Amino acid sequence: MAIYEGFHHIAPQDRPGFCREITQIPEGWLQQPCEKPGRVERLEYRCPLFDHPGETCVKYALVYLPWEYDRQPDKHYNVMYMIHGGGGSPEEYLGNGCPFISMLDYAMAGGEMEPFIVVSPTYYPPNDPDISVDFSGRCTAVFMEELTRYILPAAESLYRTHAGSASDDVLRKSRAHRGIGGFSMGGVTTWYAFLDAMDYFGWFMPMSGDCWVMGRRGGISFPEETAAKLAAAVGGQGFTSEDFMLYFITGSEDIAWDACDAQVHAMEQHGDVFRFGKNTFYGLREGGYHTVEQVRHYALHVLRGFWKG
Ligand code: FER
Repeated sequence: MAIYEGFHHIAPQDRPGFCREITQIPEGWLQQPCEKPGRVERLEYRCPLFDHPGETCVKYALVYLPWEYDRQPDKHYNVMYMIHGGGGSPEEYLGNGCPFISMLDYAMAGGEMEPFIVVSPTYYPPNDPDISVDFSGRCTAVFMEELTRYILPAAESLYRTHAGSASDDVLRKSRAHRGIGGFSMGGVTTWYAFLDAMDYFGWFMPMSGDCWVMGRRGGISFPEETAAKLAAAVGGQGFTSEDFMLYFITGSEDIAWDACDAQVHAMEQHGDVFRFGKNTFYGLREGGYHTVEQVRHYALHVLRGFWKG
C-alpha cells in the first residue's frame, strides 16, 4: 500500500481534477447479456506496411455499432478510437464476449452514455510475432500517420459518423466528435495523438500509460521535458486549452502508476494549458492492477462524460 499512500499525499481527493472514486460496474452487467446489444463488424483497409517502404498490406479494425445504429437511420454518431496494449489486438476490446462490449451495451441502453461508435484498430503490422516493448514502442510512435490517413477515412466514410466522409478537411472539422483512448501501450499511443493528431481528436483517455515521446517510460524518466512537450504541442498544433478534454486514469497497484503520477505532477506545472478540473482530469482506481480487466471500469467512469458540455 506504499504507492497508495504516496498518491494520497500528492493528490488528495479535494484537489480539482483529481478523483479517487472510480465508478464500479454493476455485477449484473457481466452475468447476463444486455437486451439491447450493439454489434461488431470487421473493417478492412489497405495501408503502408510498417518498416517496408513502398509496400502495402491489408489490416483490419473492429467496429462497435450501438443497438440504436440500425434503428435510427438518419442519426450521425460520435466515434471513440480504442487502442490496445502491448501484445494485444483489436479483439482486446471488441472480441466476441468481451466485457468492454457488455459495459457499452448496458451504459448506452441505460442512458448513462449517449450511443457512440467504437473503432478498435491495431498499430502492429499483420502477422508479425514481435510484441516486444521496443517493437511496440516503435509501432505506436508512427501510428498516427496510419490512423489519420487510412483508418479514419475508411471508418468514417463507411459509417454514419459526424464526418460521414473520407475528406481530410471534413475529418478535421469534426474533431470535437472524435475521441481516442487506450490501455498501457494504447495509453502511450493516446499521448502521441495528443502530440501529433489534435487536428483530428478533441477527447483523450490515456489509461495506465504515460507519454513516451522523450523515451521509454518518459512520464517518470523525463517528467518535466515530457510535460513541457505536451503543453507546447497544444499551441504548436494551433489549439488552446479550450480545444481539448483529457482524462488520464490508472490504478493504485498498476505497474505504470508511478510513471503516470510523475507525469501528471509535471503537467500541473503547466496550469495555463492543463487546467485541472476544467480540461484535464486524473483518476486513480483503488486496487487497480495493470490488467485489461480494469478497462471497462475506467472507460465507464470516463466515457460517460465525453461529448457533453
Ligand atoms: C508504462 C507504460 C506502458 C509501463 C508499461 C507500459 C511499466 C506497457 C507495457 C506493455 O504493454 O508491455 O509506464 O511501465
